[in-house]
Amino acid sequence: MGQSLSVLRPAAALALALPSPVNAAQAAEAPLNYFMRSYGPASEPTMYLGWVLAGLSVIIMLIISLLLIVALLRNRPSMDMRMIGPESGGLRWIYIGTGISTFILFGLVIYSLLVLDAVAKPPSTPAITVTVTGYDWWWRIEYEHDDPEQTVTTANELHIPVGEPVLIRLKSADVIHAFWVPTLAGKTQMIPGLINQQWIQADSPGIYAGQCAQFCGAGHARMSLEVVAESAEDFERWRNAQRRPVSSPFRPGSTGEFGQRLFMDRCGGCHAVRGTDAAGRHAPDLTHLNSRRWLAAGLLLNTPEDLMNWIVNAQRLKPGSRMPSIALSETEKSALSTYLSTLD
Ligand code: HEC
Ligand SMILES: [Cu+2]
Repeated sequence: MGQSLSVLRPAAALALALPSPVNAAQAAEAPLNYFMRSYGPASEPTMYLGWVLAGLSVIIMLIISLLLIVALLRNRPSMDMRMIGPESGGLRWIYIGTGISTFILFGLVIYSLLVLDAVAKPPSTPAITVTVTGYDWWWRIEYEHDDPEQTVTTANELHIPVGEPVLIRLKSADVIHAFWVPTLAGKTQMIPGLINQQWIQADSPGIYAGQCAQFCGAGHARMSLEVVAESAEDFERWRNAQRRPVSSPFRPGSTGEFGQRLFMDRCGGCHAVRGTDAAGRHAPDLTHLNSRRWLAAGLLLNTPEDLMNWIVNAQRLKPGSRMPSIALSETEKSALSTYLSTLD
């Protein structure tokens, strides 16, 4: 099916003279530029469909405007209303118009069905399955493995190897969300109690922006994610690093140890850090917090300053968030910072 559709590609590209998908670096700069660019086979057919639909609509609008202008400007004697009818010949044009519209619309239905078919299944069986669960307002990301020790859990940053399809299982922990990484694939809803599926594939390495596409409450606009597509080796390296639990025994009485105790008391009920007693499931897993680029689903860049800013002001920065703002003394802040800086 992908074969027959590729016939349309050069025609559409020529007709609209739009740039061809090339440089992945630009994807990160113009995240929602999905109308112009596609970086994988799951989004390409829909992009061309978008071009054809937009192009046709513009052409039809121009023709109709032109006909309207001609009709308005034509100098004709005022008409006898009784003349309107089959005898005037007007009916013929109505038949022709209806015929043309029906023909175009029917063609578009068939083309849309072909596109649906082309994106329904990946070209080869995905070797990697990732479960993404939507929460108000962040994403849990889990790489399954038969051996639970090998399972990887992270948040808001989805890593995939370049050039191969990845199966995404979509769940929701609360309300309806929608998983959407526009330059890689169309969007799919995440519905409580159901598991939906979709596949994505990135053909060039890069960072691709994603966004929750179903209104899910006050923080909906602040629910982004990033897809990092990298070479198979880099992906394996990343996944192995993520599998590692923390192994940092702190010297008794040290700042780090104080920070760790503080974390277990104040944060560990919601957050998990594998290898410690913190095993909360209702907030992002923080075992490898420092490996992530963003905090709180794309809200702040992950710097030590903004990390503390987030912890103390979560409610001001993302009103209604399921994380409370946490009051900390200066000593507690520095101990907690020391502890968090070891979560790499
Ligand atoms: C009541 C549960 C709860 C408590 C207690 C809590 N958090 Fe959170 N935390 C959350 C939730 C939920 C999020 C996700 C918020 C969002 O992005 O909308 C979050 C997000 C974060 C993030 C961003 C993680 C990421 O990858 O984006 C950090 C860092 C964090 N919390 C640190 C802490 C620290 C440190 C403490 C203790 C001082 C703490 N949290 C206490 C629930 C909690
Ligand atoms: Cu949403």
